[in-house]
Amino acid sequence: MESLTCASSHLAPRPLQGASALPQVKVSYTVVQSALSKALRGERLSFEDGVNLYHSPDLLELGAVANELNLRKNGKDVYFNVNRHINPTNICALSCKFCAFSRKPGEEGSYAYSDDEIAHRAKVAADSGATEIHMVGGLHPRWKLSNYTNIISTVKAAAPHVHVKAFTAVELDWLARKERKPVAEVIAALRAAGLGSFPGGGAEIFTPYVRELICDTKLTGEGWLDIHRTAHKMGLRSNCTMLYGHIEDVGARVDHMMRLRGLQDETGGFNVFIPLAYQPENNELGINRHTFGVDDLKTVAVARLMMDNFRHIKSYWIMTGQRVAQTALHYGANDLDGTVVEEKIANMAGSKSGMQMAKSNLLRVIRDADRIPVERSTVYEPIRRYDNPAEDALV
Ligand code: V47
Ligand code: SF4
Repeated sequence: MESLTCASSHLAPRPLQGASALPQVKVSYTVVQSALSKALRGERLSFEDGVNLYHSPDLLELGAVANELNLRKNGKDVYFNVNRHINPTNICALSCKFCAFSRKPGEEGSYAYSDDEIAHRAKVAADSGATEIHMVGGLHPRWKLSNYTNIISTVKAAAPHVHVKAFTAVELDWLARKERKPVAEVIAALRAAGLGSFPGGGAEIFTPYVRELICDTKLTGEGWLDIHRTAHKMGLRSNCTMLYGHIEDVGARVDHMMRLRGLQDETGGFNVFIPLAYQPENNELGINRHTFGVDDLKTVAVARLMMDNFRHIKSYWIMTGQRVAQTALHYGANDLDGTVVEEKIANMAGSKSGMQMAKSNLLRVIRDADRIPVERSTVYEPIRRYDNPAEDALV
């Protein structure tokens, strides 16, 4: 195959202009082959390997290697959880260009839930078997740390046994700056109120030349990593994400994965990596296309190969739809996320996946992919392994 030099990619909808801060990479089929062999031997892949894998002309071959690596780590088990999203407010001081969820104070459609509205949602979730409340929201200009600890206490009072996975590094940074307190103090206060772990939002793309174009007022990539480092050092676990399919090039994606891999080497505190496919509607970015299946599957597969110190890669059905999410279980993913129930962030940005999935359907999606469904806790402890298909009908 012909070699070419690239900083950007045919996969990027709109290649970035100007000098890239990332190294130029020579794309060649020989490098693709050597990267696949290295991965199968358990050797760590380089930036050049990752970019080349994205340019692999053979999706099935890439998927087969990612599948093999996943089967070595997880066998045929595929995780899901019974959870519920609650977004306490969409009022936000920032204006990230990809965001369709946020509203300014007083703007039509803006909201902030009362304690009762939060408690009601948490109680309904717990009564229907949820083990996790996932909670993230906008950066409300008037909310203080006490509002956040109160939200967690409210959830815990209504649903004492659920794990509260709440607030992104962006929200933690905002609170720490508002309160003029170190992030560690903010984390300690949230933990004392009942917080169990952190979700992976706000990571977007770390690479500065992309981040500046899509969310220039947000916490930097290094800042995001620092906050997760602090949380891990305090003994809390967290998730991590990558928002792809907008203006970024594949170099930025691989760079992002490598920065997460670096922190995982240092702390081992990440539960899972979650690629988030960009949803294009009702925002200011002006990239009016959804990602396609090939890019979604490549992203999962490249992540499985590059992020060798992660056990779990999530195929988040809300962003890609059930069909691609299921197929990704053969491209390196071993987790489907959960029942979700009330998803606003992707739905307001044009996701066609709906807001919730019944547990019985999650079982079917996993089973039909010839995998074994395992209900998990937020931190990936198995709750129940559904190894007898005859029992699915009883769920
Ligand atoms: O940080 C915002 C993303 C994230 C759009 O940790 C968008 O288990 C696509 O992080 N198109 C929040 N994505 C959601 C999130 C998450 C979701 C599910 C599970 C977990 C977990 C974390 O949503 C934001 C941003 O990256 N987002 N707008 C959009 N238009
Ligand atoms: Fe605010 Fe988060 Fe939306 Fe950015 S992505 S505008 S921080 S709600």
